[in-house]
Amino acid sequence: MTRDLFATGALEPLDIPDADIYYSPNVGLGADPDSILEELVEQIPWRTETINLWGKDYQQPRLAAWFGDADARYTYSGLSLDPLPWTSLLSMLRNHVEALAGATFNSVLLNYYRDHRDSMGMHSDDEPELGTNPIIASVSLGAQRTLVLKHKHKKELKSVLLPLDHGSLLLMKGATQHNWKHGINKVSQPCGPRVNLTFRRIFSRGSG
Ligand SMILES: O=C(O)CCC(=O)C(=O)O
Ligand SMILES: [Mn+2]
Repeated sequence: MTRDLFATGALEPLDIPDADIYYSPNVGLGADPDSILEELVEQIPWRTETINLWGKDYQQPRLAAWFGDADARYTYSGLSLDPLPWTSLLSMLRNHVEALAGATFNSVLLNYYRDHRDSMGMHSDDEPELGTNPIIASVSLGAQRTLVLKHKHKKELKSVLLPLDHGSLLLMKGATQHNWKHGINKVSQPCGPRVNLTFRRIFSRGSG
């Protein structure tokens, strides 16, 4: 296979008000996206997490895993996760994503949508440990699923629908998390598996 098959597509800014979002449908990740997907599905110790929302326990409708530097502890929805150590594949992906994003990351949250019934509720990535204006780099592999974005304050704005391609990179930064929520709906049309990786920088207490 020639290198051209993995040709790097530049990140393009998306025209979304009050947001700072960039997308490339096909970035160079250092290996064939099909084999990255296969390796992640097989090698990651996927877990079903139970989260607590308003005093009630729910099982997340997808599988997840958290990797990062030892001090990159992450808490959301009553769930506190200790990171697993970087694998060589995840380190390689981190290096490529850092070069594309022009930012550094100390952790990655992986989500595995087994089929069309798996989903992620609307949320902002705005936990305090992500800092004021988080930079989040999101790699998608496998079935194309649509990221839905809804403005938090301007209810008159229509939802923005972003279909995320196999081998794509979406970068969210600036005020995006202050102004927009995002999520992945389940769909009626059956589809294959999808893995999403969101690279993040977690600031431990006292470091900013
Ligand atoms: O699966 C996706 O594209 C969204 C993932 C996401 O929003 C998250 O991990 O916070
Ligand atoms: Mn998110």
